[in-house]
Amino acid sequence: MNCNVQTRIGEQFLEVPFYNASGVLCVNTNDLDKLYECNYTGAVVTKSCTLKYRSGNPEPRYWCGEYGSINSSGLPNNGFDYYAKWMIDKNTKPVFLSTSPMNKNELNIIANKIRDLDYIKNPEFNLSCPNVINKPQIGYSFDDMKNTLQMITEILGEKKFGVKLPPYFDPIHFDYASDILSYYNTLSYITCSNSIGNGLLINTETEETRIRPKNGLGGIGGKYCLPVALSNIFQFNERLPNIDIVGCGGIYNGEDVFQHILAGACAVQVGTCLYENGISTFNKLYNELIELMRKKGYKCLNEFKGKIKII
Ligand code: RRO
Repeated sequence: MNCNVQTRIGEQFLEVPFYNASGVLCVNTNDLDKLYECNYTGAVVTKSCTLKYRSGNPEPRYWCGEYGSINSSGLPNNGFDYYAKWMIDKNTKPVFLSTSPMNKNELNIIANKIRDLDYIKNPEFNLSCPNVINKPQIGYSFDDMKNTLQMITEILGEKKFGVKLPPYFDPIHFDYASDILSYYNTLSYITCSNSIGNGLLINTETEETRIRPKNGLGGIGGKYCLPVALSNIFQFNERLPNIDIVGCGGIYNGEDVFQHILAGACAVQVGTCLYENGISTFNKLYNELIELMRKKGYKCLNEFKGKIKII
């Protein structure tokens, strides 16, 4: 049986439903080229950028164990113009620019640049970086989120965009967030979810934190995140039928991809597993997803997307 795993995010077409999570293998053009040239990535997203270069937080700032990772990278990136330049002429698959402006002034400048560059389509505004010292996550303040979306939409005009959200945990927060998000009809997709912010991983032997910044607190990724990501996809999919959902969190194999799609995702991003295992991750995910679909008799993603059964 021939399986088709093509999908769409907004109006953009992807041959396969997986790509990198912002932050992983996408800070410099060497790595971005590898993702772009890989036959098993459906798209590429850049590291979230600020207006200018940032070196990020002091090291060690990343650690990974059996169940997942902790990071406090602190938004190290080469600045907006670097990524915008790399994206020129990249037209064999969608390339998403991710941005996480440091303040309102930067947001204003970056959003204006995005509006003026036709080839930047569906940028991902990161409303959920947990690791910039003294900068709260926008997605956890609904006033901030509303003001930020208001500003983005006023500047971008007709141009469509997406947002990367932090994970939410209480149904009322999904209600509040959905009320705000559904108001903006140029919002074409949401990515659920960023790392679980301000977790703490400890080395029992040395009795030390695993990373140095913020007294060891950082964003948790990997296996720890799968149920949280699935719940976020599921709860937003119920509330936002007109917005595409990109899943992100805890993907290591084809079954994890299948579950994200079953919960309502149209595509998925891969972070920790890609960081640990490199670009061959995507070929493996492809083979495993196809095999599972064949076993179940599914010929395309829409046959099971969002069709989780409630018992
Ligand atoms: O750079 C980071 O520390 C970082 C960012 Br911007 C983000 O959105 N999520 C994350 O786990 N780390």
